[in-house]
Amino acid sequence: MEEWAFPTRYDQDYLPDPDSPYWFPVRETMDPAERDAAVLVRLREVMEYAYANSTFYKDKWDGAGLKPADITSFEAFEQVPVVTKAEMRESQANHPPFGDYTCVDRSEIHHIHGTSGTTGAPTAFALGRRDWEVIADNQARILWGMGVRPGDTVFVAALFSLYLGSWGAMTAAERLRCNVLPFGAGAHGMTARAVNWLARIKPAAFYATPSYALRLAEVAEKEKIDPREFGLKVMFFSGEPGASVPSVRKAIEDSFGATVIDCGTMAEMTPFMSASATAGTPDGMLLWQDIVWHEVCDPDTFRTVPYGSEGTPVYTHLERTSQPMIRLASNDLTRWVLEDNPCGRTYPKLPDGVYGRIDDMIHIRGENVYPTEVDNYLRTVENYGGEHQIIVRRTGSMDEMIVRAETTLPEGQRSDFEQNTGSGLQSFLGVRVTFESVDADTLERAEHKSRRVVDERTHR
Ligand code: 8LE
Repeated sequence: MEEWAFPTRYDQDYLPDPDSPYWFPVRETMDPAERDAAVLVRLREVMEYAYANSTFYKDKWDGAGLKPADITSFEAFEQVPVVTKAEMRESQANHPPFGDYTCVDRSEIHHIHGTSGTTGAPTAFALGRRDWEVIADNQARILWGMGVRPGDTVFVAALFSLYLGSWGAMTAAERLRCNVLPFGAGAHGMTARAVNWLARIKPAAFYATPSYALRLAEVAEKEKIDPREFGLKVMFFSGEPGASVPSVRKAIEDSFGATVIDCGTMAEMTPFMSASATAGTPDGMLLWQDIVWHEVCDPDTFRTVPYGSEGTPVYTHLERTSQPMIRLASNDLTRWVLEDNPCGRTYPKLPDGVYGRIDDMIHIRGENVYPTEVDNYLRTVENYGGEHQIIVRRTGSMDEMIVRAETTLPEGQRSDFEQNTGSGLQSFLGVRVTFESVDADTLERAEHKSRRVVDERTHR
């Protein structure tokens, strides 16, 4: 296996053979059982390292009665208790500012990022200098898999602040010897400026959230510029479901005429692109198991579910030394499979991407609805105005779901639209829905991740 060692240090001058679709042909195409055997040894090494360098892991595993040396099988590894975000917050509150799961000295920290949520205490992410280099290398390798090449221009249209997505894309593109346009997002009037820069620079690759790409397409239309003129080859997305939601994906492909690639795990898990599609396998996300160990688990027992089944991703770093996450519970939902991938990589795959967070699932009268299903349906409807809201309300003892969608039709000509879309949505979702329409361009567009659900229930 190429450059397989812990702690990891990659050759910073390495670039693959220009004709190779793979950065590391052996690691990417090897027999999965052989790879898993190497990963198992690595899991033990990472655990030994974390046990020796952090009181968080030492106390957690001592409390569970296990030692890193016990991890001689994946069955044993699945007994390692998961790490929750609540525990990380608590650790940072008790051991400010980075928590006692941080395994390096403060002088080794190269970047500090964090959660950008406006509610609850933020969590800080401390990324070591060596880790930053390894992250860049890991993600350059994944960008190579997406078909991005040295010399390509990569346009990064995501917030440059606490959010790791933009910085991770940038550092990866730099390592790949691309030219990076760290455009950012979120400032007033910036989307119209992005349209003009895209039209002028004509980058090969583009990174954002899926919501923001659709927003950009709307603004381009207003500016009378066809996004196909940007000449984009690859658009890669993380941050929220979308790139694997069929009608959202199609809307982006149709608007921009580029290959759409879904990627992304969690900021804590940076190199977060370790789940990513490739140029040769553009649908779903492959799990690059030699970078981060991805498990899809039963959300109650945190044991892996068989391939073909649904569960929640649990992630383990294989190369991080600063804040290694060992069995971090994501609280997301997905389904995984292991089958032949057209690109030749022998990784397992999430064929439908990550559908959403367990907490965001809407429970209506015994049925579960993902907000992304509403999005998926509405984007297929003619005269849909491009944005919607989902309001969940409790009337008496019943939960009610109201979908408020924009339409391009003028008032007075909407009754067929409302009736057909309402009943179509209801049969698509299998739950009762109250459907309302509003004027196009009246609901707020996301500059980052969409928040379309308004939950008016006081308790769930
Ligand atoms: C479906 C991965 C990154 C840096 O882009 C990000 O958004 O990290 P963050 O802010 O820690 O949020 C992680 C959560 O965003 C995940 O738990 C998941 O709910 C969602 N998410 C990220 N990427 C995707 C995603 N959901 N598909 C994705 N590709």
